[in-house]
Amino acid sequence: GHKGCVIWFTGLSGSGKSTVANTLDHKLHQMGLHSAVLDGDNVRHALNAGPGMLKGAHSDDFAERFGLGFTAMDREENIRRIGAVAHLFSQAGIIALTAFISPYRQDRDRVRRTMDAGEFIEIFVDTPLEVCESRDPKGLYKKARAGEIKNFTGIDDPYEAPSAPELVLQAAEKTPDALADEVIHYLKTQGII
Ligand code: GGZ
Repeated sequence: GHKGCVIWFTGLSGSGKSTVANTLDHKLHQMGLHSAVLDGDNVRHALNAGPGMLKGAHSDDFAERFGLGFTAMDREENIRRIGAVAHLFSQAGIIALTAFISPYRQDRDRVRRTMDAGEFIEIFVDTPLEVCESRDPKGLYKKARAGEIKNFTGIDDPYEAPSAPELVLQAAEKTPDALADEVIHYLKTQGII
């Protein structure tokens, strides 16, 4: 059997965090393990959504629609809440997979300190900015370069790489499948699964 834990993916927008987390989730399920993904789809658009969004309003202002925006203070609160939910999952015996930029080292370290030793596994999805920007699936980097989006991570807002992550994924030239296998290998060597 396995115990719960939090696998915390951090990296730039477009680095592949969500894709790897979802691929890993699928593989863990196939192994008969219980895992769950927390990402923008179920957190920023649901758990941390604001009343404007919930009433069906169609404002262009992200914070108005989704409750929490992208100021340093909003990101800190986003990460704090995600950490708290992930901790509950972990305590319930589930492998929680979180996929958020979580750009500030202090915010990630604060989440780490709420957990037991070995419970928080920080994984740096180390995809170079140039690669993320060339992918640009939602055209957000282009908008950020044009000044249409302010405080965009990697453009005019910082990304602080982890100083001592449990694992670094060189994600640019590998498939999500291979990257998920790297994480599984790590979890096995640690006796987590
Ligand atoms: C960064 C932004 C921003 C700004 C909107 N900066 O590619 P995406 O679209 O799906 O991933 C990004 C997502 C980041 O949300 P997180 O909750 O992961 O961020 S944090 O951990 O910092 O709280 C991007 C979109 O939201 N997005 N504006 N200014 N990403």
